[in-house]
Amino acid sequence: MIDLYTAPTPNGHKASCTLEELGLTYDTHVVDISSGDQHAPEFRALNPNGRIPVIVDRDAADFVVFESGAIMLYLAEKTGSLLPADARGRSRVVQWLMFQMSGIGPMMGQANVFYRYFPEKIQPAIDRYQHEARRLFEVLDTRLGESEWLADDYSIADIANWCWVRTYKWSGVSRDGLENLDRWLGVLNQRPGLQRGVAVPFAIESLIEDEQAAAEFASRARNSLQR
Ligand SMILES: N[C@@H](CCC(=O)N[C@@H](CS)C(=O)NCC(=O)O)C(=O)O
Repeated sequence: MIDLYTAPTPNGHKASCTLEELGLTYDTHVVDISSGDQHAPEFRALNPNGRIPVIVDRDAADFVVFESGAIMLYLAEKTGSLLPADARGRSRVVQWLMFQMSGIGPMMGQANVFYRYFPEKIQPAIDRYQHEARRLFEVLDTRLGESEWLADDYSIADIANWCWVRTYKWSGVSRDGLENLDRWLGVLNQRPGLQRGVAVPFAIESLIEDEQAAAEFASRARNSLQR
């Protein structure tokens, strides 16, 4: 059994989607990041960085893993799935996983901060992060024009990037004209394990369509930025 500490965000979904795709059983613990639960001493004991997601592997002497990419690698290695064993195949997955960890995630995350959460609208900052995220989408689109998946086969690299790219509207990043990215998003959107994973710890799909829900969510996120 695995304990998952999470919230309904792309980084949280990377962990829950991986657990679902691997068919692992887990208990979910909601961390209310808008109320500051991530700063509680009990949670900091698990992740000194005070961020979700975190897992505790009860079947491996309560081994704790924080950082969503590290969680994905740990789970893939634990099960021998979604990550090839050969060095080159593994490296290709890790390259696209790191592309998400260091590029897509931080750029879309900062686009969210400046486009959605900051009370002041600082247009150059909004433009900078939205344009950089769009540039990274174009890199994905080019790769997906050469290959069905980001690495050789479906892997944790696809899951990691998908968990972020699917939220493009929230970040205000266009995916117009990126046909290969559209094809890949459409295929991943249909995977039952991913659909279950993004409903953990609860579904928030209505945010984009519901202006009031979006404003309330942004207001809670703004509070957490001030802590
Ligand atoms: N690099 C970390 C980032 C984790 C992260 O930023 N988590 C956010 C939610 S997506 C969080 O816990 N935010 C709480 C806060 O900012 O205080 C990872 O990939 O796990």
